[in-house]
Amino acid sequence: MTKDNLFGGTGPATRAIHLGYDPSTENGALTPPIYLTSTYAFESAEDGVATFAGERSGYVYGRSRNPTQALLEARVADLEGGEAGLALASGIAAITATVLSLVKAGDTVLVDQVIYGCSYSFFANHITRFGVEVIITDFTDLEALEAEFAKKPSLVFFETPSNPNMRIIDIRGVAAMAKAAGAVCVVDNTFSSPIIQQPLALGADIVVHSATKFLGGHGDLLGGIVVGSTDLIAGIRNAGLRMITGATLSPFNAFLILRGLKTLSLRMKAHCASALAVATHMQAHPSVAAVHYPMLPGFAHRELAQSQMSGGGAIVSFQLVGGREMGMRFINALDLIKCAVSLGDAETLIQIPAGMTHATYTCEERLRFGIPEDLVRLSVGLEDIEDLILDIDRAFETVGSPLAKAGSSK
Ligand code: 7XF
Repeated sequence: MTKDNLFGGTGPATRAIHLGYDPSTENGALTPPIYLTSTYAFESAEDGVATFAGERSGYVYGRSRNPTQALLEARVADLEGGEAGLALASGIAAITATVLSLVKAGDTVLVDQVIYGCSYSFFANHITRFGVEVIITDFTDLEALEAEFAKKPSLVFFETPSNPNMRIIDIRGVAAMAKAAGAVCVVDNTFSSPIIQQPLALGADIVVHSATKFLGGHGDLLGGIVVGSTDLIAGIRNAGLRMITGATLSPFNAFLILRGLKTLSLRMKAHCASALAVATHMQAHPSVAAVHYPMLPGFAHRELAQSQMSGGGAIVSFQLVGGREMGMRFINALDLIKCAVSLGDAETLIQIPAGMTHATYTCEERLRFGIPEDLVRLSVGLEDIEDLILDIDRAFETVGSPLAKAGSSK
């Protein structure tokens, strides 16, 4: 038996299925068991004291470590090309535990202006209450960003593609600046998953995920993962998870995410193919004013996307002729595609960010930061592409083309 149980296998699909688990150590159980335990019995009082002191390896209490979580952490860390991983109860738990472990009062943090709404609110409205200065700026403008590094930030945070408008941030460029300034570079890789993009290889220090999305993949759980160096992850586990948030992932959810990982590579390929097909179809439709998808010909950041992503992912954002009202009518006219927040599920989901996922921004902030009020965000799922196109075309027919009514064409 090889130590990693891979027998030389190097591909991400193989690794996500086999890494770190040897059935012979678990009564031959092919599927890793769920350790539903809150505490662990020590062999003796001395053994317990030594384990607590870190002089012996072993589990002590379920808030900080659990064997089912440990396998999940090892597999996601491996897929991201990092030394260690840490599982938490949600994506927001992963982000807050990371940041609260690494910054202190008096520090400055640089944050990109377009990120998931609750992540934005954490940085803009909450961590600022503890004496941390947060500078929110446009990370697509590397020259302007460089000037902000004069303020000596201790941490930088961004997503790419950015939720919800799909801007692409140059990971290599930002990570190099962060490194030169001695700042920890944190990238939220939720939209891409490690199958499409690996920020650590491009110079980032830490990757965070909402495992609720592609890693879990089935819309049936909440979870979060942080990946980075052994030292950084140990610090976040000890402070951010154990002492500050206590936001432990349930072992049952760790099991479900492990199950999701087995099909991650397959699912991402299908998501990418269908999303590109939907984006292409939308772009050609006379009722569509703009489509935002990384691999779509004509997309402003396509070249940068191609340089750091191996596919465009599942998320397609668009604006309709007729604005927000038309967007709402279009959503209401869909049958198969469900109106819901979240993303990365088997089901195709659609929502209006300005009124839902990004309602935490003020209207003025959305305007200033480039999150259009009429933007519609689609998470393309795993249904047959013909059925998705049929649902979309039927919805367009139901709402009618404002251009047709106005007697003009695109
Ligand atoms: O705490 P969660 O597991 O919901 O993850 C938070 C989170 C972190 N990073 C990114 C890029 C995310 O998109 C999310 C959650 N986003 C959902 C969405 O945009 O639909 C949340 C629904 S309100």
